[in-house]
Amino acid sequence: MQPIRFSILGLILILFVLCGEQAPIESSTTGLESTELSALADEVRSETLRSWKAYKTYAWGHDVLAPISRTHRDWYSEPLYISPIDAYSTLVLMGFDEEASEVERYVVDSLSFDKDVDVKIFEVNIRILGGLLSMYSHCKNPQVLDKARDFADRMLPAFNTPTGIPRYWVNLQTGESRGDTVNVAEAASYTFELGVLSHFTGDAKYYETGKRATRAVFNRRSDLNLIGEIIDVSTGGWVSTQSHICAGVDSYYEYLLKSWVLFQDEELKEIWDVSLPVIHQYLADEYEGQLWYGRSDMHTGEHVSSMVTLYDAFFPAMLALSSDTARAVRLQSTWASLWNKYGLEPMVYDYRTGEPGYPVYDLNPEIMESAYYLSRITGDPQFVEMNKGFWEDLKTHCRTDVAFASVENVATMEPRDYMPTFFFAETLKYLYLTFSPNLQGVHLEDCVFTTEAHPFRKVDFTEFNVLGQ
Ligand code: DMJ
Repeated sequence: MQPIRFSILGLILILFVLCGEQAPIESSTTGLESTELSALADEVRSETLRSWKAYKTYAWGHDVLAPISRTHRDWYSEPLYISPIDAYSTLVLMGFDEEASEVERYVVDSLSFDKDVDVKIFEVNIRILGGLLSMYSHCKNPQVLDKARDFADRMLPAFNTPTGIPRYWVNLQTGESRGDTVNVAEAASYTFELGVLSHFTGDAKYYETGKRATRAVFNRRSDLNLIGEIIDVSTGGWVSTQSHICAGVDSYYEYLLKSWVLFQDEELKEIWDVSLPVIHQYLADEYEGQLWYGRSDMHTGEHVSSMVTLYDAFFPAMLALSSDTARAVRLQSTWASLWNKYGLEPMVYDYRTGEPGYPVYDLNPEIMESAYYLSRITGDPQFVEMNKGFWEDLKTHCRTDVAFASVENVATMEPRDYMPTFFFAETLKYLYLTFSPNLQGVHLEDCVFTTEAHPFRKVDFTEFNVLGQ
């Protein structure tokens, strides 16, 4: 059966991919005494510093800390300094100014992107370009912006395809690209970072490039207004017609909404407004009293799979951001029940069989991100309590002698010798923000966060609407 073959293909690709001022919030609305809340924030902050010191001791200059063997890993044959670039905005937000300045100096003085390596364009866009732009928005060092622009210019050749959708890999030195088959997240999650770069440089070409890719996907929607999962960048034909919001698609939807919120681009809002109702109509699946979003064929709308991924827990945040608080609360409760079933979440899970499809937990942030959004938007103390519980579980199952580690299997809690870069960028940041309700200028009301949780202040983008439209 075709849909099942597509489902397996999609799953395999997912597994490859995985590896302004705010009104002060009274501590009573968080449900925790202010002393307990600030103790939690202090604890997250000191655990961040402990993990950062471990990175510096065992992995400085490299991409990722291996927290059990106490060494490092690089994504490619040469390091690109991904953890520190991704960590910078969290270090700043927590007040680790010396550590953040050290990263900035290293980026300016010692980091060159003129390397003969093929990089995954999606991953480096959200972590390196997003991280550098966020660094610039804070430090305003023009040399940092030069680095960001240099990096983006090395990415852009990948978008020279008949559809405008980028190839999977691009060589940072030669600009050669390869990989004609990409999932939708890899195809069209570029409007945010490329839009920010256009705004900072005054050069509209970056945003236009990101929007062209987004339009290319949307214009290939079915008669039902659903999009598929995997697309050929040369022909524009769908390789997998499975429609879902899971890993492999997620940030496409996320960037429609967030790019609208930051840039006020009506075209992206229109795409979001067409997309959201059919997500509810064809993907939402009530199962045993819980709300899930499954997988359906984009042409028939028929349900084909109940396999979900922990990335999907980004969606309550999106629903809350789009004012659908009731649905957001219900969906978050579904995800919290899955977390509580194991004490962490499996990467892939079948909600109809109740079995994990891939039992790894990689210190991922999405469920904590949504709890943070809901804590801000509803003021309901249950969401602060929720993140307190998740934090306790992380300490119990993932804390190591020097930092934190992923786990191979949520049923056995066997550790995995890896601390992903988004643990600094996202997981620790959303926990800290949840426990620090009175931080000025960095919360949801003031900022829009990229998919990698790099914050950009709305007030800095009020003139954006002249670009790329
Ligand atoms: C992050 O790298 C990004 O949020 C991405 O869009 C999907 N999720 C991972 C972390 O789980």
